[in-house]
Amino acid sequence: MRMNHVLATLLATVSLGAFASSSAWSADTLQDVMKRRGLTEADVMAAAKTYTPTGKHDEFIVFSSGGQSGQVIVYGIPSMRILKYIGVFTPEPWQGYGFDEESKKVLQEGSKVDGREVLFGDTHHPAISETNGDTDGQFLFINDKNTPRIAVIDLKDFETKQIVKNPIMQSDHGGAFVSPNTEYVIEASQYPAPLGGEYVPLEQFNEKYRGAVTYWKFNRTKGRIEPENSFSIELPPYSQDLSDFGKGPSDGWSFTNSFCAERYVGGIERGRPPFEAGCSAKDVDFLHVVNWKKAEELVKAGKTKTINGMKVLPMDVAAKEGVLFLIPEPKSPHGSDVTPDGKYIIVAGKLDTHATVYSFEKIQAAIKAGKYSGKDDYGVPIIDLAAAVHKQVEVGLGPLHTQYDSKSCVAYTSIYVDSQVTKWDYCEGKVLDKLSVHYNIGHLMTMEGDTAHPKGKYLVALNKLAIDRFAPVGPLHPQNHQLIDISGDKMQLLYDMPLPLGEPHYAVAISTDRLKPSIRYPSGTNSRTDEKSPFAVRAGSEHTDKKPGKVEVFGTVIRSHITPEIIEANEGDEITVHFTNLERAEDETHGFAVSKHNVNLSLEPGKTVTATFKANKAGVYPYYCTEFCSALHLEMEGYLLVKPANYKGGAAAAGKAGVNYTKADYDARVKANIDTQGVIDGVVGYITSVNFKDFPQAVALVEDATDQLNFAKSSKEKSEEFAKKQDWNNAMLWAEQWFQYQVKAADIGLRAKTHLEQNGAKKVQK
Ligand code: K7E
Ligand code: CUA
Repeated sequence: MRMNHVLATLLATVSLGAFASSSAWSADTLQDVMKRRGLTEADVMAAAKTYTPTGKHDEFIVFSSGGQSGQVIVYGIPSMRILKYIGVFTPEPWQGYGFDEESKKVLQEGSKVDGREVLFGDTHHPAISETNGDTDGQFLFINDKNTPRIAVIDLKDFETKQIVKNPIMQSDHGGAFVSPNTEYVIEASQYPAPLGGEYVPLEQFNEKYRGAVTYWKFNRTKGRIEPENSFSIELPPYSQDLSDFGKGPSDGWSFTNSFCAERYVGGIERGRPPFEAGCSAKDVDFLHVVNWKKAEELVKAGKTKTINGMKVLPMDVAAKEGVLFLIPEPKSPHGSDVTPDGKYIIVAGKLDTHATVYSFEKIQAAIKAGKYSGKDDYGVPIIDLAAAVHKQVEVGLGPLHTQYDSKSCVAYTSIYVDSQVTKWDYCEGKVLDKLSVHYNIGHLMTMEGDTAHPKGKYLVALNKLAIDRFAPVGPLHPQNHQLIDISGDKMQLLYDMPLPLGEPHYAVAISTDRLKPSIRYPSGTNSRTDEKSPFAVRAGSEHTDKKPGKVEVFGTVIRSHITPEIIEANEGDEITVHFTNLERAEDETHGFAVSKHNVNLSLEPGKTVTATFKANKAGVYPYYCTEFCSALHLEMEGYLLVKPANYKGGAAAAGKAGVNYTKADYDARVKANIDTQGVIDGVVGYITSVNFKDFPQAVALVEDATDQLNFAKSSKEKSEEFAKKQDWNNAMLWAEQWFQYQVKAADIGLRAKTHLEQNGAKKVQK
């Protein structure tokens, strides 16, 4: 019998304790394995540097852009194990993102665009919130290049909380990057367009098309961007590219480069040379140097115009008031990366072999002296390149992005055309090492490598092409993140990780110990607002409200049943279900999916979520839990019964279904339950004999187990009442439910016991 099997398993687990593992290994030596798998000593060394034994955690956590998937990918370093995909600009069913009403509200804030629905995002640059220039692990921001937007993810629960649309841009690129104390999140436009989105013929490109940079004000207490306190600066139509904030001595300034100061407009079908020719024809583009603290003052003083609700500081005001300056930068630049000490800005030229190191001190000296080589067509002062440069270093063909080491003056630049990483010294201006990667690297990332205090140790090359690195899976290949050891003088390639979810442009890493994610929500939480949900109910107060045309369910989930188990509706009704997960234990998530209705919810412990859907066709629709949450997960089920209009049959009679039970069935069940109680008492005896109160995880499990035991007690009482009346059917079924609660109490109790044993719980004196 199945139930007895479950009990047998529990008993076996109790008596055996931890799994025995000694027989799992074959008699191979390391040499045997190396020979058989064709591994060199260097391979084994690389494996030893990345291998993370079971149960051990990674030293760093990476947040990678998910490219066209519109998501964020989370993985660990050095193991390169993927931990999560966070739904951001795209619905993600596992997390219920874009399926429950709470998250739909967040997604739709960003996805409803001029009456259209945009359900993908081209994510480029994630940024972790900073305090004094160092990542603090509280929030993550990411931009969408396609539909210019910035998303806010709370790292307490790794959920997207807010999406703000840029009301004046038609595309972006230079975001998201944060100021040293996360006062602002920067977003710079990419392809010039009329600010505000109206139609203007291309012939008026020079006069009417514009770039812009937006400074989104972030309220850390609320954990939200405040559009009303944000502002933008109008920029020339130079196709702005990447941005970075100054820090330390350059705090208060930001730097945005550009790649088409030619202001070229293609039209290959009209016989004009294409964009690629026109945008690279001249030798230099422009680095935009912005005094954002000063801009902030001018905005407060009302020097702005308002476009689509966004305060915009006009370009001529910015130029005249000393907010905006230009410096030439060599051929088709990419990357704009401020050094950890804030003294230099490194810009690489995609069609050049140099990285240019600009000195902030020299830039300031030129501004102070009013020494400009001229003005551009829009009246913006141009600082002479020679006056601003500290060094120009030949790093390789097609340099893109730069990241920093914990060792001072050491930088790493990605070299796209040469498919290399160049390690170099930006103070002295000399190359230190080069490493070939596979193939055509875009961004690269060191540990906390764009903060005031990079951690060194590892570098990840975010390669654009995988080609032959993995077993072929059709014409569309995965991306390849290559892990590189940078702890020594020579870089060493350690590991290839395929990323099968869009093209990640950039990634950021943080020391794992800086993240403090929660493991449960306070009971009844709307996780998207972080407030108590008005739809939360406690155990025992579940109910269903019916109004003409509407059915509203206030339900709960807990191992292993959904309350209610039967929902009745009439064809055409709008059904709203609110579910609260009553669990407290770590990782005890339930799902809720209704057959054929596009409903899938994720209910993490304590969470309350809502789904609204139309019962537009009469029929019988099973609903069930989609997370394998306990031994009786498959039984975590129910029926949505949608009656046709004018249905004349009787009411649903669930009680009449099924088999009949006898007194003998009842007695056998009760006897087994009493045996089970013995197992539970044993576990409880152990838990209360140690200092379990010192272990929050164990306390949560004990609380959940206590709930289950209380439920068991009330089921036991019900079964006894029915037995008194010799109603053996109901007596037997309630006795069975009593057992189900016991099984779950035992299961939870055993997890608490294992946790306590593995974490060194100590005997206490009684
Ligand atoms: Cu170089 Cu969008 Cu940062 Cu791609 S970007 S590589
Ligand atoms: Cu809850 Cu499966």
